[in-house]
Amino acid sequence: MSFSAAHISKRVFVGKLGSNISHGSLSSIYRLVPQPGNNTSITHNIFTHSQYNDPATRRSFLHTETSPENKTSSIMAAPQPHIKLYTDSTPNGIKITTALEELGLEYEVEHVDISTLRQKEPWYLEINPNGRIPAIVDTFDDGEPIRVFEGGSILQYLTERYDPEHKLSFPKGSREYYECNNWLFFQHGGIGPMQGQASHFLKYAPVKIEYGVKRYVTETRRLYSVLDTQLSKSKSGYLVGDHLSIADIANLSWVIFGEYTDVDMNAFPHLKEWEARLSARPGISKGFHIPKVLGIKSDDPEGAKKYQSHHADWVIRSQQLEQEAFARK
Ligand SMILES: N[C@@H](CCC(=O)N[C@@H](CS)C(=O)NCC(=O)O)C(=O)O
Repeated sequence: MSFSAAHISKRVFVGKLGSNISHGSLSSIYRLVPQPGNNTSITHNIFTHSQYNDPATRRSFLHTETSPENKTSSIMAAPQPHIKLYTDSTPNGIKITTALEELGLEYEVEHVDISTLRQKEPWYLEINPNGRIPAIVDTFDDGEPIRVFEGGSILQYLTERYDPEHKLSFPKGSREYYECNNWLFFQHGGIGPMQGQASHFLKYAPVKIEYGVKRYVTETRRLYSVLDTQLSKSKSGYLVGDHLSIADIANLSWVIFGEYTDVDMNAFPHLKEWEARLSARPGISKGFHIPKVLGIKSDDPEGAKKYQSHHADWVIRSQQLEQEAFARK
């Protein structure tokens, strides 16, 4: 049985959309339909959550006949990615857009503007109970939606499912696979939270607390020196192995905010060169500006100021809201 793009047809259910359509995720079913002359067409149907979860609607599609041959011999194929990304233009957000762009995967973007606290709304908490971006919803092997949240978990999900050529990953069980995990978790447990706090005390806290600023900015610089040393020993110019990987992508998404958090990048020449080289890649530079343009570089002081004032306000409101909700529990 052969497959050809010419035979892929797409049907989208648009009738009777649930009220959650603007943020509801979609599910896909791919059905292979043998055609006369040894060709096969793929019918791709997209459902809203509510339609997919309605057994009658789902059943009626599965039994729809698109060709006479279909009567006897339709087969289910493995689902293809149908990724919906919920994100904003922040370090954790661009980690995923840059990875998706480098992998060359198709995805739909839902801009969750965190300054409006959309990330705390009940529909979004169904996707990420922690009320943070990024998160994705995809169609899983069983045809049902699957949610994935936490940047590192998303990066591992994307590469484990959709990177068989190891563009951004390494074969499972190899030395590089585990080394890649080391740097991924280094970002998740180190650079992310520490630099996040550095930004908070430096840029957003309503009172200036020198101790907090010093503690987190110094720790961020120390973590950058760990990356710099790793790169100084790397023959390939990447954190792991001989090519770009999710280890680089995860850390880069924070390192580009280095100057914003008072890190003098001249102190870290290997990291600075790595940052410039990786940032110039078409996939990465495109991903930096999805869903909107980032203006945080030192050569754009106005952009950095705008970024700071945009984020200062909601950070405090968000903190208050979450703490009040927690206190009511
Ligand atoms: N550990 C999470 C952190 C996610 C996170 O903190 N995201 C920030 C944006 S960079 C956010 O959504 N903030 C919104 C809020 O605090 O309400 C990850 O790596 O994905």
